[in-house]
Amino acid sequence: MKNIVDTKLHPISTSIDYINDCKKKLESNSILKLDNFLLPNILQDIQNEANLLHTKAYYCSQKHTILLNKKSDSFEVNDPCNIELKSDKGCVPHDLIPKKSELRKLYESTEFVRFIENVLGINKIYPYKDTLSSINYNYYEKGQELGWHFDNASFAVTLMIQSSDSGGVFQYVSKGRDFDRNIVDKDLISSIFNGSYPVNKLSANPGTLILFYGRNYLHRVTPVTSKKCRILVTLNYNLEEGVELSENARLTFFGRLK
Ligand SMILES: O=C(O)CCC(=O)C(=O)O
Ligand SMILES: [Fe+2]
Repeated sequence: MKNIVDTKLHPISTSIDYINDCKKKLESNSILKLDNFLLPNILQDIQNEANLLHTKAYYCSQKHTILLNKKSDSFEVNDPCNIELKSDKGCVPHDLIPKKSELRKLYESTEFVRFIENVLGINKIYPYKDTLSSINYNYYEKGQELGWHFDNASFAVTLMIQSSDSGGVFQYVSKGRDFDRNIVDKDLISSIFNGSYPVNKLSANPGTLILFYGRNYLHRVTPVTSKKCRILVTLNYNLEEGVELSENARLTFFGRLK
């Protein structure tokens, strides 16, 4: 791990103060952004790998609501939970990532996993049981975007690999839903849709690691407007062992089940 992460800047396994500082930042800003997380040569290796794998990406376009459901007739007119949004991007699933990839070493590293667990205050996190969902390269080409949504997973860990020259901005609000209590703040969501609520935007450079609670915070990626695409890796973990991504989601995002 110390050959992958810049442990001088980010002593993720050796400094209790650093870990506590990350915890505090996540609590107070609801998002944790760690710039220059990777060593420069490792970032370069991963960028090369992302470019080599680019032609293998499976592209999908989907219509969905903020809760990632299909629009339905059973809602009142203008219910913000039933507004249809669009998401489209390309994805290279886990099984196409080379065995020697630095990303796999990071994802599987005990120290890195322990760091995520510590920051989240969770006992243990696990990889996906299926062969596709644990590490994903995501490619957002010109015109592609992720519509406003809440994730199904409780937390998200992402690594920025290449920023677009314009567009492709990650926007979020650090509230909107309380998953455990089954509450969605519809007034807030309506005001985000009509542009009267100021949303946060996060600028991430290549090599930035981000951790956030995507299940309770509304977020999106604005359309990429440059020829240069946006490339981002999601490092996907579960709170329980042996979890598979649903067949429906695998067919949607990867175009296959295994
Ligand atoms: O691309 C990003 O920055 C966010 C990705 C995301 O929100 C998701 O995959 O659910
Ligand atoms: Fe998301």
